[in-house]
Amino acid sequence: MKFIHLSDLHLGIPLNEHRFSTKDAHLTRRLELEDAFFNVIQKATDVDAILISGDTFDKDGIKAYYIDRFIKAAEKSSVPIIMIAGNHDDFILDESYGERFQTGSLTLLTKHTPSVVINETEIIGFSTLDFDLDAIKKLKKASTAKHQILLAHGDVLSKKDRYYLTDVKTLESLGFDYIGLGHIHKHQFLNPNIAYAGNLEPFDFSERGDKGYILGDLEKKTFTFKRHAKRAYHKLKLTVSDTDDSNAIYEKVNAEIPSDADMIRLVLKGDKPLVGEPLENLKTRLESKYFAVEIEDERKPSKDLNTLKAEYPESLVEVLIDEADDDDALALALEALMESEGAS
Ligand SMILES: [Mn+2]
Repeated sequence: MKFIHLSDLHLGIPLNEHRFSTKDAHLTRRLELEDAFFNVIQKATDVDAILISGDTFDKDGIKAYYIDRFIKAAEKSSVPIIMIAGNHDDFILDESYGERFQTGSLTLLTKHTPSVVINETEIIGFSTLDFDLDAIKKLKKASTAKHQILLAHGDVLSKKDRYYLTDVKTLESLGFDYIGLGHIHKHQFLNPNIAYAGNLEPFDFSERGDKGYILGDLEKKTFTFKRHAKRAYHKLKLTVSDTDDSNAIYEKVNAEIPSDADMIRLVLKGDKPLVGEPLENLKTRLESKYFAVEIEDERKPSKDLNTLKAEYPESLVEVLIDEADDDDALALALEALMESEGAS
């Protein structure tokens, strides 16, 4: 039995338009998030099942189109698709959806039908809402299939999360061949056969690192993360000197992040030139290469104030330096002064 475990598609999730430099880029990214799942099922010819551990939809009230597209693709999939509901999409358990998620190749596991057998493997799944350790233990014990898999959605690492389910030790003690978790978007193995798949594509700068799904093989007992994401978010802290112009900084960023498909948040540290190039120059240079760019300028004025005072005795510069008590305000004032009328 081979399977793909994926999670947290959050179809219909809003995407901050202002983070992209053009409308086209924003739309492109929206479609990429939307298409990620459909690309997986098209390529998944070599597995016996696709398992989705919750939060397929972002929230109740998303456009019906997202739900329709998902069901249409899933029911016609050449590979069975088994899903549970998470904390974001428990609305799909509502009676008003009837049998819409039980059609063709698609099965939604619910408390009424919490398990299905595929290729000698019993897949047991509980939504966040209906998670029930005793019921899981009973089903596991009663299972006569060769292998058992559990799907669950919630936190198993932090008790502070209101969607906390249980701890990893308890999950281990259940004796499943594999436990596929959803909720935490950073993919991670909690032990060799218990894993959060994470999401297929990152949603924002808080979701850095690789994104994809887990490929499992129950016979070989191998469970491996596979990268799927088209793009990644990076946060880059760069220390620059006051002689680095926008081109020099651009080259430094280039050396660190080679992929132009990616999104970067650049945090500038170090010395800020008093009379500098507008930051827009750097932003434009970076945007000509990367898909999305944010710059946080945390540089501090570099010039020694006493030296500066000595260079401009009995001038406005001297007055400003003597009277300022806030470094950033002083830097701004000096910059404005030097640009507008020179120093004296
Ligand atoms: Mn969740």
